[in-house]
Amino acid sequence: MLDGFRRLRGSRPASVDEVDDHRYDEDEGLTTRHPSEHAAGLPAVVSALRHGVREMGVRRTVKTLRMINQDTGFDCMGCAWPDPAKRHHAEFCENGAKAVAEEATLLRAGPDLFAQYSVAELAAQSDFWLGKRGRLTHPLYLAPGATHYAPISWDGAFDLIAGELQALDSPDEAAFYTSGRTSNEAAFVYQAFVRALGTNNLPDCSNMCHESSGVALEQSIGIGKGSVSLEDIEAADLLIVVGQNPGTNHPRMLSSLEAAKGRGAKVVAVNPLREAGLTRFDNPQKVRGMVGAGTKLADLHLPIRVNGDLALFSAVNARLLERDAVDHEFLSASCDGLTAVRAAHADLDEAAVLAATGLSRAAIDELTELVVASERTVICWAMGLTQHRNSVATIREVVNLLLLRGMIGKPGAGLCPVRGHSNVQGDRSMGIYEKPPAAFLDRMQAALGYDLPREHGVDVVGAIRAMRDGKVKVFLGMGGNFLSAAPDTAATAAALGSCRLTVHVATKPNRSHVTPGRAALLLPTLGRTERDVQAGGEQVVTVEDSMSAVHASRGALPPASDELLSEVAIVCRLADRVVGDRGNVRWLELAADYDRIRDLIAEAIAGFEDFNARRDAGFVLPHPPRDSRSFATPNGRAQLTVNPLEVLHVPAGRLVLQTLRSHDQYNTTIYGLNDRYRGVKAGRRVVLVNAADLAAQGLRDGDTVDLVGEPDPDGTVRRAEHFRAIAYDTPLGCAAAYYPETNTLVPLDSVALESGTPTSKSVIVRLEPAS
Ligand SMILES: Nc1nc2c(c(=O)[nH]1)N[C@H]1C(S)=C(S)[C@@H](COP(=O)(O)OP(=O)(O)OC[C@H]3O[C@@H](n4cnc5c(=O)[nH]c(N)nc54)[C@H](O)[C@@H]3O)O[C@H]1N2
Ligand SMILES: Nc1nc2c(c(=O)[nH]1)N[C@H]1C(S)=C(S)[C@@H](COP(=O)(O)OP(=O)(O)OC[C@H]3O[C@@H](n4cnc5c(=O)[nH]c(N)nc54)[C@H](O)[C@@H]3O)O[C@H]1N2
Ligand SMILES: [Mo]
Repeated sequence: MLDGFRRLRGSRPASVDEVDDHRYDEDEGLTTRHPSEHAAGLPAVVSALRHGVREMGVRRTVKTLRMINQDTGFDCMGCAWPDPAKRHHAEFCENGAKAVAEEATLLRAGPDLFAQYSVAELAAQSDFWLGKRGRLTHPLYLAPGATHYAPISWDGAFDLIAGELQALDSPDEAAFYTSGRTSNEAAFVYQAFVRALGTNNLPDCSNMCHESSGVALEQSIGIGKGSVSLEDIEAADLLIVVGQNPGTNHPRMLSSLEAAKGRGAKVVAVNPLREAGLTRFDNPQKVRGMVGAGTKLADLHLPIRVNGDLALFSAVNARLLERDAVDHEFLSASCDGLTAVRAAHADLDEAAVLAATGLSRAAIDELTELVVASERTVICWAMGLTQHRNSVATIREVVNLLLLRGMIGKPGAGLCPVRGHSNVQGDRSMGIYEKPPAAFLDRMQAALGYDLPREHGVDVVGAIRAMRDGKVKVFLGMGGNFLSAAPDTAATAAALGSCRLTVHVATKPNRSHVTPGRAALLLPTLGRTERDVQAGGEQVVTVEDSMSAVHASRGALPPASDELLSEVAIVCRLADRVVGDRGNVRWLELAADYDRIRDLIAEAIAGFEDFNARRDAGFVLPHPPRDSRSFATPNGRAQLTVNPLEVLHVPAGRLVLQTLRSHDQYNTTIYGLNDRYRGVKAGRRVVLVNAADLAAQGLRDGDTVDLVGEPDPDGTVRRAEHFRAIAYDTPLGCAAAYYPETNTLVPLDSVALESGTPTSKSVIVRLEPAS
């Protein structure tokens, strides 16, 4: 892939002017064409390198991209897909390269930017523009009543935070958010600090992401993590990819699917959209992928209606039971609940299934045949399954399928929730969780040597409600973009605005930073690409991928500014100021040498024994169902569950809107305005609608519309204005538009049962011609 650099020789390094050549205003130049059937290939290489060179220049691009995911380099922050044991020279993908370029950019958002623009002026800019200002360089303070952020010393910043925290009536009046890029070491000291303060208010991005998977898996198999390794993916003979767009969001997964196909595996895509990455993959690491026709990936695409998955998996399971195509030996040895499930599925309403899925009986039969013929089945899923009201039930039904077939804890088979943020799973392992189990806290408490709070804290939606109601007054975000990632943008902005103090530890400016509380702090931090030198020398951090493998990550670039502190240093210096040394914890010693943090982790968290000795080689955390078909549920058996068919009710004239990612964004960070595979160019305010739905509403392809939500009981109506309606291959009644522009339409109180995840993939809207 690095050969592609030759094409770009002569490109100039980045400058603000060059990046300003971009148009930040959407709509005007927007064009659309037929969606692509191919993912990756040469266009991906060129796009990745262009982006890198624009942000960092040629030399730095070569140097940086060479270190991604190598044994001695840093872990790519693009996604949580694992690294193969045998690495390529270029073990990354187009979108990983873009994620790295975003961080390693030479552009700087220094104090001059914040002197030039008031917070109100910054807030009027697009997310794209804000992110393209570059890396934050200095701690900044927005004083009560001030219009501009101004530089402040680190000590000054820590004093301000300490003052506000100490003035609270209860530690539960503060909330501490985490996004999923935070290293294990930073996450561990962060939760240790927050719990020393006396609260479990640790909402995280998981609450909006895979929480539904964690809850369903915990109930069914006793552990909230996936049960497969990379080898299992490649050894499977059937891979069902549900509600996931790997061509954009986990491109390296396509190499594993390609390897599995090479051994004769079948791939099924269950997705309302015909996503390019699932139809054909042109592997940029192989000559065939660069110039040939690539590999056809999906053998079967089921264009399911949005939120039809509970019905689909119930229907397949009903067929398996009816045909008795189940693993009796495994079921009787290891599972509970078969009788109840059998009874419930015998009564399944097939007409309701066909209506909910929008699929034909023949299509469901075809999937069932593939399942019955398979000896090694893996089911992968992501946000298409987790962000609906019935998500937990849906994922339990997915588990039912694999349990019925005995497809867990054997090679080439199992459950694969594909995580998003590169260390979101590790952060949870470290205790970033508002509802930690008692046993976890007991062991943590013994290791830390001080008492930990036991009362559950708030999750993301709970934190927004608590801020709105005046119960949380101080908000601290460890990375992320709480405002733009959370649902109901107006309600979330008002909630943050009502805080006494909002604090963000961040690498680059984003909308949360310009939606301040009465006062606000913006604390710049090192990214994963950068060298982290502390009193005890150069430091290494660790992360855990989507398949429970823990490994080290070392930055190599010089920090974006001399003023940056690492996340660990920020937490430890703040903790030293606010709670002081406690029990076995000496904050400043931990910050000086992260090995000392790992010593504590080794004592505090099961599976991390001998952490420092094993950190460089890496290790895989224990997973009882995967390792030994044992289940840490209350009765020690895997649970088959009855999940009554709940069908989303869509009133006449309305559509179900799913809010998803374009090919040119990382969550709320916008890399560019194109969505290459879906044929959208130079704009993001688009809504993809079935041509028949457009016609039924008297609209035409290309019309400009407003998206209007259903009124709340109090009459509040949420709107997102000025979207180009595009006729697109999506099931009848189902529309799609990009996040975060459409978060304003997701009602705060519309969350998944049991997991509390906002229902970002099933928003009821109508289209109104724009005025
Ligand atoms: N480049 C890049 N990589 C990323 C990210 C990024 O923004 N950019 N984000 C990271 C993060 S945090 C995450 S969580 C992951 C997200 O990875 P994905 O889950 O792939 O992300 P989405 O774009 O939300 O795509 C959801 C997919 O589910 C489908 N879908 C929607 N509703 C339904 C439904 O009801 N049923 C079914 N069966 N399918 C449905 C959509 O058509 C779409 O293909 O990616 C991670 N990696
Ligand atoms: N409507 C809708 N809403 C969604 C989703 C959806 O599909 N639809 N998806 C949800 C999902 S899956 C997720 S995970 C959340 C994502 O929610 P978040 O994780 O909160 O959002 P990000 O956009 O990933 O955060 C980007 C910011 O992180 C900061 N950052 C980047 N790297 C670092 C670092 O190394 N350290 C620190 N301290 N800061 C850093 C930068 O300042 C950047 O602006 O959004 C959720 N919201
Ligand atoms: Mo996510």
